[in-house]
Amino acid sequence: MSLEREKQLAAEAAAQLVEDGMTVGLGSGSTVAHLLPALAARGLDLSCVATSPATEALALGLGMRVESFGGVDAPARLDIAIDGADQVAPSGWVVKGGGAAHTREKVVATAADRFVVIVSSDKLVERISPPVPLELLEYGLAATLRRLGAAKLRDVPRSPDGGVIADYVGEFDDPEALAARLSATAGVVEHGLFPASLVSEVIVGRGEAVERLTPA
Ligand code: A5P
Repeated sequence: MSLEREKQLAAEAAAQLVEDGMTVGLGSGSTVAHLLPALAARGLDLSCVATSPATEALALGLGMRVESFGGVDAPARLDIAIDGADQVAPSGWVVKGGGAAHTREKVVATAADRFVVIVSSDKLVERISPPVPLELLEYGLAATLRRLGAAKLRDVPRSPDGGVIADYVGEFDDPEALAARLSATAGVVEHGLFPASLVSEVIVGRGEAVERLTPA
């Protein structure tokens, strides 16, 4: 069974969690590309925010209402956010940012009452491993890279917020310890490690079935 089909099944199951009148955070990536038509097809009255220009364009093209999430007049909380992931560990820790959208994705996930991760079965891993996506400030970039040590710039455009995209490629055992170190490093705007405590539910497409995992 193809991974695209697994992504589609996970996305369609997540679309069923959304209710009329909700504020919805829309993630980014190929799995979310399956979520958007499934959500649009439900014909609900939703107010959405998008984590990337690509998602915003897709959602608008499907006739969805997408609001700005910038500034003090934007929604201060969301009912639900739904997004893909690059790695999901048994502990519930998640790595995101393969598409370089992890900063906005984390802002949206933390603003939501419920954060639902949708993945194909290949994203389930025994343990989180490098690379861990980073967004870095241009200012002091060389010094930030030196302090990070094992970090490499990624040859992709900057984030919509002007950040430089890189990856932490060093080996690590404890995602929580690495997340704390990255968060404490000046010049790191955000990293792609999402704690299990942020994740309400993981919906996994496996073959023609859907599995639901609830991080402890
Ligand atoms: C975007 O930066 C990412 O966090 C994506 O959500 C993640 O890479 C999963 O993408 P796919 O759904 O394309 O696998």
